[in-house]
Amino acid sequence: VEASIPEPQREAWKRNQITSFVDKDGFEQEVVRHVETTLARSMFNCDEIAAYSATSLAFRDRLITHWNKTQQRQTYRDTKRVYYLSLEFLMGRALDNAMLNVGLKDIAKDGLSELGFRIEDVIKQEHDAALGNGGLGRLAACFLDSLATLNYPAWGYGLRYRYGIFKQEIIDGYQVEVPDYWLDFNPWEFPRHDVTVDIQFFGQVSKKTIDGKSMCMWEGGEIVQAVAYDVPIPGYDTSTTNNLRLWSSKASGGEFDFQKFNSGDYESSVAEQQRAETISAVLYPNDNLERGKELRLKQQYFWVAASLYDIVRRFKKSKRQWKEFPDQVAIQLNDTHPTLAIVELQRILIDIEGLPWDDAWEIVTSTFGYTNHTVLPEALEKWPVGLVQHLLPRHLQIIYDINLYFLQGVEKAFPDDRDMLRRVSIIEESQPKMVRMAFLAIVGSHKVNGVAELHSDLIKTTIFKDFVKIYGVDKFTNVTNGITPRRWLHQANPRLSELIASRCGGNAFLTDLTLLSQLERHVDDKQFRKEWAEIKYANKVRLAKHIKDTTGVVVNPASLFDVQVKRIHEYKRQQLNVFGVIHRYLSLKAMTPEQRKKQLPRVSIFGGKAAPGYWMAKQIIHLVNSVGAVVNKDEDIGDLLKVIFLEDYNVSKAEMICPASDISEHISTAGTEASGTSNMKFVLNGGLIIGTCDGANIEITREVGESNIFLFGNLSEDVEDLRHAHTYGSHTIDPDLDKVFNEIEKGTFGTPHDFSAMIAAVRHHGDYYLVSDDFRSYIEAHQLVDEAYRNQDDWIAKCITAVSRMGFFTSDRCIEEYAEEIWNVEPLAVDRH
Ligand code: GPK
Repeated sequence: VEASIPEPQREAWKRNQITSFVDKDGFEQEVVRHVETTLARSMFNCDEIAAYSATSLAFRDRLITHWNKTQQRQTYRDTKRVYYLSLEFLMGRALDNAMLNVGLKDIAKDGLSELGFRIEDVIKQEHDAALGNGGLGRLAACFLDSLATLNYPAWGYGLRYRYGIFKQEIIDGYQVEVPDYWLDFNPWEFPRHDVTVDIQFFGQVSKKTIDGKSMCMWEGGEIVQAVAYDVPIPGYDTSTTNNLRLWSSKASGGEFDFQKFNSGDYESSVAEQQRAETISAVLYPNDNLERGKELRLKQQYFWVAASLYDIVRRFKKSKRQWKEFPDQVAIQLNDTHPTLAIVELQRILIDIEGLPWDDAWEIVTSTFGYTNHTVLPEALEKWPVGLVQHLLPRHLQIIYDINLYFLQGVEKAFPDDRDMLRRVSIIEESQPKMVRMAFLAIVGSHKVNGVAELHSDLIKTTIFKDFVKIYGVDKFTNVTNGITPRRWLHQANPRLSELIASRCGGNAFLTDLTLLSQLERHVDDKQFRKEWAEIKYANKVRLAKHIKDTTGVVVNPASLFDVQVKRIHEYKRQQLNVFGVIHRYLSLKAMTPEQRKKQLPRVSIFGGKAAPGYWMAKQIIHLVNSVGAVVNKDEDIGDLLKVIFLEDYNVSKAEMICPASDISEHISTAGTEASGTSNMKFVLNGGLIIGTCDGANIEITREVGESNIFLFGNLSEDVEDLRHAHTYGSHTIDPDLDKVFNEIEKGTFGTPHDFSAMIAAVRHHGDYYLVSDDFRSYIEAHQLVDEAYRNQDDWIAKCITAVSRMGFFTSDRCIEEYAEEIWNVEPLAVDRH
């Protein structure tokens, strides 16, 4: 429907352009207006939540005018756009970020103070937008920030889950999951009830002849409606405001099925509506694991089909020829979750637009890029053929055709390798047959990338080896992950950001992180080191207060803060950490009081969620809490060791934790952590890391220098042999680790039976994650950490040096690499604020 205002009346619109506030008075007026009209309250009942709401609405109004202009400009210039398809966007809080990106935080601070509020308290009212599990979802959020900051015409597409990742409570030392109902009041989203797409499921396929051409028709089944919700994404220090479009599901055809309603079947019509809403109801809480649930596949198709419909609709407005589609559209698949988009676009082009298969396929493969985030076999998506057939019958046919043409090509090129076809087939000939989504994603994309150098090498030599032979090595590339320094330095650690700015020529480093290198000249500056150390200490005091408030445990901020916060997973080896903590405890206990006085006090801080169905991960959480319960009240030990489990780790907590760490742990079994991104956040905030030669740790080492990181453990190339030896040779356990196990089995940390499976995994079940093999080297690395920390002057120098060399790890650099090597898109030049 054409809803554009005719030319003669546009004059009135232009006369009445909205002007955003620019100063404190203007800001205050907006806040008061929103409190009194939008919220229908007054100065007599304005609490901090109301102040938060009104402040957010004031900034939202600002963003949306920028958003409108950005969209108009992008439509008018009609250049190529990027679409980032991700089932997860772990955004965290929006208000602080909006204030900083727009550059009016100081004004808001003064204005709020005049109105009777402290800005920090107002910011804290916001509920995290937690539509993601961990690294993969947070990466998507950092990418949106960089895309907008660098003025790329880009949209994110995702699902508007009613429930984000669950909230974690720790009760009696165990994880308990509580639903995260976050949409009660969300000022950052704009419902677009006029932007809807009907999504079809189930049904049958029939052949029809239209204009002499035989066409496939997908008919029948059920329809669910997708409704768009838009979230404005402001760039830093630019007026570019991009869009994140999240789809919500509802029953099609209005509120009720009137026929059923009229025939008295009220209950079943409501039930049907609820069933439709189930699709976008909840985020699956698994990290690095796919469980193959039917509803998950429904989510994937629902989101992908709505997004592609939207993208195609936008393309069609420009009245270009289909072959120009890849010049106008780049679609990035964040993992295999959106792989059905490949099939859906092919379906649109051949079944609806009537293009020949080959022309359509050329367009499809030129449009998509695929990012792989893991080599763990349990995380690689496979769907039973029968399920796909039932839910998406036409798509299954297209998948079979894609596979047929692909395998024909392979057979021609490798006539002597009979086994090749079986290995690379998109259909796994198992019982039941499965669709291998990663293979489909590779075949349907023009580029495949890993997320750190080691990981990108590993996918080429292991899981995707055959595809390198088939397509050549150039189809596979690396884009090492990065993080946005706006949120992860400027917002999380404002004092450090300010100190850095004072030595780096102002805030320019926030958009050109390589400027951090200027810090290196100041490493020996006593005053600078002193200020640096004071800021770290203040950040530790803030975390110590949070620990006291939430756990009741008092920790000494002068201790070394040792942090491991991330999803709980055996491959990330929190069990290695807690075994190391027990080892330290036993060593301290064995000392005389005199010897103990010479030891360095430490706080071991853990945090992270376990997937609700991941029993072993939950046992690890329980062990950490059980060890804490014993150690923290042991009077022999006092400040020398405290063990803390921080409840409900999320983005906003990470913003407090990262700046407060002295050493953080990135200790996955070599070859298992694709990249890791919190390693970057910790170093950027002036903490050092202890880690394995895995993921981005390797590149961090190359940048900061070996003397500014604590590496330990076996290398990825030796993992396979070690595992083999565990299973087929004799497997001896490290003697110190054995003592740790014996102590647990004695009941020192509660019922030993609770932890017997964790111990058995190492002792009797092949120690798949190499905990015993790496134990000695891990303990030794920690001894080096202790020694290094004793010399505070050198320690600070290491931290400063490391920060000065972190320029590479900005997500701005990633986005530029994607833009150049994968998307072939250019930024749109715009005026600043
Ligand atoms: C990878 F496969 C997955 C997944 O399901 N979830 C997830 O968060 C992570 N990831 C990797 O585990 C990290 O190493 C990596 O830094 C992150 O994705 C972003 O690439």
